[in-house]
Amino acid sequence: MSDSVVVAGAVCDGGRLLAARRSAPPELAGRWELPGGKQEPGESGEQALVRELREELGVEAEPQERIPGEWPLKPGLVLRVWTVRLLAGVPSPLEDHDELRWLTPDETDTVDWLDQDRPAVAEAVRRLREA
Ligand code: DCM
Repeated sequence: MSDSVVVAGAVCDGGRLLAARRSAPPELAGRWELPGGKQEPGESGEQALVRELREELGVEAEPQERIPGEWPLKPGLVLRVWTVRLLAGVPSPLEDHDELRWLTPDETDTVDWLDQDRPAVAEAVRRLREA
């Protein structure tokens, strides 16, 4: 059986990266992540990401490029990440998060990212610096 997938977005706007602080479960609460969630059967990764960002942040967003690689979360579950452009709306922490921050490349080390998100954050920041 193939792995289940969690999709997440490196949402970039105005040269900054969006970081979201988890409010649950207790073992992850307070850590920061790229927002996203589980890909459901019948959805593409991009479709799942658009849905998750609408539900969690209240925005319309467009996945741009997949960040190469995937990162294990637990047996049978992997994380995949896309860079994302905002189309409409201002992100707010509607579900699963209690704080959002827009970070410049120099600020991205100021929050405690989930370990599994760190490689994709580093790559997103590298791309932000180049842009
Ligand atoms: N997850 C993660 N990194 C992300 C998003 C999610 O490691 N950027 C993990 C946390 C949960 C699982 O994926 O173990 C499912 O996420 P959620 O609870 O947000 O659906």
